[in-house]
Amino acid sequence: ALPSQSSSRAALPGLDAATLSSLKKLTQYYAVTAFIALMIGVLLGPLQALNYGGINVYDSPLLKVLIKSYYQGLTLHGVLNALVFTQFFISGWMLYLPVRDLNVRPNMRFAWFTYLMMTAGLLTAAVPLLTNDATVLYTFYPPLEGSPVFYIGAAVMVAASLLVAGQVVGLWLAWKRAHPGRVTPVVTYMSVATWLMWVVAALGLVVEVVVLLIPWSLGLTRGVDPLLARTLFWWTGHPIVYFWLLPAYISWYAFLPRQAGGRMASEGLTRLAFAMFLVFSVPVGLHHQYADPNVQNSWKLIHMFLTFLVAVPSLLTAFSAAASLEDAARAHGGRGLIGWVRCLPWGNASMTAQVLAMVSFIFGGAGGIVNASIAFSPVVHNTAWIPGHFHITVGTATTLTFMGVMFWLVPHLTGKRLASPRLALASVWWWFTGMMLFALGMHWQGLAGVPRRALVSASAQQGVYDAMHLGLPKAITAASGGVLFIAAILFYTVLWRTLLSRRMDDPERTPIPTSDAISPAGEVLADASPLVRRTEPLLALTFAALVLVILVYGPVIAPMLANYQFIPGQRLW
Ligand code: HAS
Ligand code: HEM
Ligand code: CU
Repeated sequence: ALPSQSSSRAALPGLDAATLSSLKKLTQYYAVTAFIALMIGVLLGPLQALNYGGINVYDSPLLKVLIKSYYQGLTLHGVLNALVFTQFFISGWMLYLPVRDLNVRPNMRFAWFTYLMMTAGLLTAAVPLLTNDATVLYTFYPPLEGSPVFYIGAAVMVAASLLVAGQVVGLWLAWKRAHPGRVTPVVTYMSVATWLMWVVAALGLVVEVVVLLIPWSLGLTRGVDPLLARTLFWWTGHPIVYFWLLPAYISWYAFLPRQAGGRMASEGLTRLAFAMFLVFSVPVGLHHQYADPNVQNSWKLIHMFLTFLVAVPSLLTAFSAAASLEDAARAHGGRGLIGWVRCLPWGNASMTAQVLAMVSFIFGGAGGIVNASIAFSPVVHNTAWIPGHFHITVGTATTLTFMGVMFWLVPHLTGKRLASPRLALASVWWWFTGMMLFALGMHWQGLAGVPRRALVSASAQQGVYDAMHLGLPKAITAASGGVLFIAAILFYTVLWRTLLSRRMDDPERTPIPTSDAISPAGEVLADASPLVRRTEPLLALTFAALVLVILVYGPVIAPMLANYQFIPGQRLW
């Protein structure tokens, strides 16, 4: 039996109509801001793809009016796509979902405040980016020194995301107090685990920016230690990729099965995957620093093994996602070992986007394992292989999933109907095809030694580049930029036409597509399986994560503090 729902429950007010409508508006603001950022960021991508196709457009006087250099464009591209788009979308998405799942009433003034704060941070950081005063790329490695305004804006943005994290965790804890002995519902579980992971993850970046970079760029310190800064950066920089991925996983686990006509495989397994991400996402950052001097090899090795460990919950996800798709397809007459794939609802753009995103991630994940292997890393590090890797992870697994989510989320939030579902469907196939071609071209060039972050098409470098006989991969890369440009036009046509259309339906006619589970977790903790009971204490798991991070980063960072180097800033642009 369920613990009674009596007296103490009254203390926790549910969602009323006014709050819900304000919350929907807020979620829409977060999502639309995110997709505006992506639109600008994505316009620059094809120009970069042309560069890797051997065509240099950066000398054109027309382009010079907008951006001064390849690197200003690349900085905007990386920051807007990877940092701004993701963070805004995720903050809205992972506030909305747990609030609806728990049916609790959030403090909407606070929620709107975090949105405004994040936007203020974005606008602040945008100024030096646009005036070419912070052309430091999205990793802002010192001693490259950008305007302090950039670092301050970025810090405000990250701080705002931590406030959203705090609000969601706070709502969950209030729900726990009001419902003692109950199992946290799975969508909330996934959201809270992701937010808690992000809190542990963000510590590195916060210290780097607040303690090192801001005082240094303001001229208050005589230099900054690049190695320490990079180490703190990657403390956050690796787990940030799971902060981009897990919100997509939430959709793959909880919503995609219903959209495909089936059920989630197992709530217990889903919780295990997220608990593992919470504990193992952070202590792996050195896999970005295998080439850095003055870090002991034994620690690099330990981070490598932990990286392989954090791939396990993604493998669990692959199993689980495939199982739920198969469940759906067989329920609709699917037959055969592989033949069932045809019985998925391929006419549905939202489902198709997400399944294609998953397919891209099979290759993205496999490439990640290569990157993480110390023996392979010297072959691929700092080559075009790496952008190849992350455009089929964040650029597709995440981005294409969020695009697919928008196809139901916008109608759900606004009551407007998706404009032109057929165009929507076309856009996701174009995006998938473009990114797979891009990944092919870039991985190939990378194996041949073509560097990343280089204006390889500039005449001075063209000779070396040509000597490599890379005509085919160059052509593929250039063409992929064109395919992706078309994909973007199709997608944004659908998005803007939908948003600008008149309201047609009651928004609840497009409900959140929450799936049932083949193997649910149950509602009462005491009756639940050991797996469900042991994954429930998320705060204790967060503490374990913190301890593990200190264990594997303490001995790496301590000698850097002891030998702190004051390196003056450089402006290379
Ligand atoms: Fe990575 C570099 C290792 C995942 C993003 N990564 C990057 C950078 C970015 C990035 C942005 O170890 C560049 C940073 C920079 O600018 O320098 N990455 C990994 C590993 C994983 C991984 C081991 N990366 C991601 C994700 C990202 C992302 C996720 C964004 C969202 N990455 C590295 C390393 C580097 C790196 C090194 C540094 C390289 C260097 O030298 O600089 C793992 O998490 C991957 C695990 C994933 C899997 C795949 C599971 C598959 C699933 C899909 C199943 C599909 C189904 C479909 C079921 C094991 C879940 C069925 C379909 C039907 C039709 C039925
Ligand atoms: C870098 C193309 C969309 C995130 C690059 C590079 C190319 C490129 C060629 C490598 C530049 C270099 O290393 O010199 C494209 C194209 C896109 C696209 C054609 C689609 C129209 C995206 C999306 C995301 C993204 C959707 C993420 C959501 C990044 C990041 C970098 C990058 C983080 C690294 C910037 C750096 O090294 O500082 N892109 N991209 N891109 N892209 Fe994209
Ligand atoms: Cu990483």
